[in-house]
Amino acid sequence: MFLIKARYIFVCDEDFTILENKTLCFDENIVELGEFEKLALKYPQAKLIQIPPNSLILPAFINPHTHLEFSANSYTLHYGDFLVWLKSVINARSNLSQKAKEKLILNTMRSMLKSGTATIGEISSFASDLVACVKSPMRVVFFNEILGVNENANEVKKQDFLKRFYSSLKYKSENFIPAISLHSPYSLNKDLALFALEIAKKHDLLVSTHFLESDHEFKWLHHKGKGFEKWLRFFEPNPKPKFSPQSFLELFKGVRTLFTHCVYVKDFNHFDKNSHFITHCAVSNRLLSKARFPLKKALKAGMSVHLGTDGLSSNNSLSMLDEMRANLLIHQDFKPQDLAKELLLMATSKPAKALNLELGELKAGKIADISVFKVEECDLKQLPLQFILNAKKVEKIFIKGKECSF
Ligand code: MCF
Ligand code: FE
Repeated sequence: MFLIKARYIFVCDEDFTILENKTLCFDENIVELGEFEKLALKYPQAKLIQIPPNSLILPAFINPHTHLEFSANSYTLHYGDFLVWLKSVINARSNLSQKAKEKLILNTMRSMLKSGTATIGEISSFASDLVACVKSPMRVVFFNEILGVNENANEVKKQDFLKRFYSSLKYKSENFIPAISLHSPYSLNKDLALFALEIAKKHDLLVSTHFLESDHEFKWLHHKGKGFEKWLRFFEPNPKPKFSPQSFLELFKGVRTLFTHCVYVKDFNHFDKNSHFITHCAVSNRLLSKARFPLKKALKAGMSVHLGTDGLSSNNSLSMLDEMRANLLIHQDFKPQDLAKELLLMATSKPAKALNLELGELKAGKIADISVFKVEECDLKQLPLQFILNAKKVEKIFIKGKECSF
């Protein structure tokens, strides 16, 4: 059992409580928060962890949307338009994934740990990220991806998916959670989508999908525009949209699903609020989507929205701190001090809820995934904002109460 005496604590509860000069007692789970003297007496066997005097502790970040297989990308993929990007992905995909060997992926994960992230949702396209994700000390929700539009190839696609899915299932543990990603409404036919959702329901697995990310996708699903058609002709002779946005959404009724992007969603009332969550990837959207996700509108409609970085395929950083800084700059319809608190919840308690994990809040009983950052003396009202603006690297990070070295 351990005690950490902190100058500041971000509890990350709904009210965004900030504690001053309090102590956190934890083992694998959080035991209690309170006065140091009281906790030291109550838990005499607990070891005091040494941290710098001006430290802030908070729940470790959760990044529910990464593509580690694309970690070798910088300068290669083309940005500015989704179809231009997609063409560059098709051209460079095998080269990039060959370069993203276990060592590179583990180094990328280490840099995420250093920036305060303990849990990721990894979208795995080829399973070349499996070994690294199993070996890493990070907690990984491993979303095995399925995609395919041409029905003639369904059997091959199913077999390939099942092979990857069952090998991931062998490694299932508290820290490695197999799950399923249905790539998107434009890249899947109904038979493959239903097949994957059936498996998700049978094994009670989390589901992730990319949804209404680009203007091209919006037009294609509404039977308008030829951009996607030209690209999809590469896979089948006479491509037609397989879903409308609504008919795609309906497939996920009652299934705990993370909908990534949602930039072009017009009406958030079509989502099932109890089981649907939105992953907002601001930097990726800036590079590929030509529009900004309407955060205020989604929140007003009662959606639970959290942050994700997406992969290095559409970002220059997998740090949630960098992602929060980008969010602070683009969502000008919020006061910066208010947005800072919201963003911290969108990197901790909100993604924990979406992934159904007992994480993301410093409260007795939650799993002890904790990060420690050095900060400066600061007006309490300014602290969340100042922290996001200045923090880069943790002093310490604990996963299930165990300190990680990097
Ligand atoms: O989230 C971004 C942009 N939207 C869609 N897909 C991807 C992203 N980053 C990587 N991808 C992957 C995706 O998983 O690129 C491929 C899929 O395997 C594109 S579809 C041929
Ligand atoms: Fe993605």
